Amino acid sequence: MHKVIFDTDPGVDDAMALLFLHRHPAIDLVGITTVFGNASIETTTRNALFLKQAWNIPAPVAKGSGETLDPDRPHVGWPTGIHGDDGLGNIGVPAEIDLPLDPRCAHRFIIDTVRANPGDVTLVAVGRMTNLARALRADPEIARLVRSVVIMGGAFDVTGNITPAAEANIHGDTEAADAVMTAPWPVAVIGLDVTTKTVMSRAMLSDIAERGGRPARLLSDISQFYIDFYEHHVDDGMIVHDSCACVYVVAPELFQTRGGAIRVICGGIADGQTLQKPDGRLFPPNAWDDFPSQQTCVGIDADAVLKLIGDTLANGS
Ligand SMILES: [Ca+2]
Repeated sequence: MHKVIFDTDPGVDDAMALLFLHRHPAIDLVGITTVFGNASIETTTRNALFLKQAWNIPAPVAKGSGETLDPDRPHVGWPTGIHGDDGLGNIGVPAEIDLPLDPRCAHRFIIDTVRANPGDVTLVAVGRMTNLARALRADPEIARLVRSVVIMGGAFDVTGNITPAAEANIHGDTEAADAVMTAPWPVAVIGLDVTTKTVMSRAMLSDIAERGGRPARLLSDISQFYIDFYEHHVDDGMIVHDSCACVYVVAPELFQTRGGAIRVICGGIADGQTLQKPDGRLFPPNAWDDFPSQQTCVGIDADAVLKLIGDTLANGS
């Protein structure tokens, strides 16, 4: 079993990833921590509570950060054209959800849970890396106590999606992302190199909605606005960015990876770019030296990943 804390900014593809984690038999979802990104922290936290309630997810929700690690970093507007004004495809999420939040803030929840389960917790982070960086800053020793960190973010051998250089989750808090990539915990980065190859067709989503009961129908309703956005980018359907990271936790054999230290460019026109120094390549002394080798995904068996997502979403209890 994998004990997972899901750090998320729901977000349409976040919603699919959450249902995947909830329904996969090898995952024990022990917490949901929220971060700003696809919408404000108030909206993403409300959405996490909405999905917890709708899908009867036992894991607690802890509210996270609404501000970048460097508070002077300029604010980038919310991507309402992709995720809707409510962050969940404009399905009409109630303004308030009558469920309690965990009393701790997200980074404290992460620290406490990791310390209570040394060596056991996998952090799956599919929004900005702010909460993870704050947890590291408050308690650097947790890096040695986490089982692994799996990130959706970055663009290594391909162009970005928010600038030619940068992917949105990394660009949204570059200093935080660099802190996470360079910490002494094992990180696997699932970036645009592989997620953009993983497109769920409308037909597949409607088949899941038919087989997966009411929770899957809600997921399908949430996803329609996002699919309309992707009409300009893919032939048919939606890129399932965040679910790819969740699949990596249970089926890493469906990905090809490359090892090497990873840095995030902070500032300038390439702000948010992720750059890896592949293991074994020799250079004069540079800013990648002495940082841990992390794994970047460079290949994916997209058909097998989509099948695993579809079967998991459809096979609810
Ligand atoms: Ca996300």
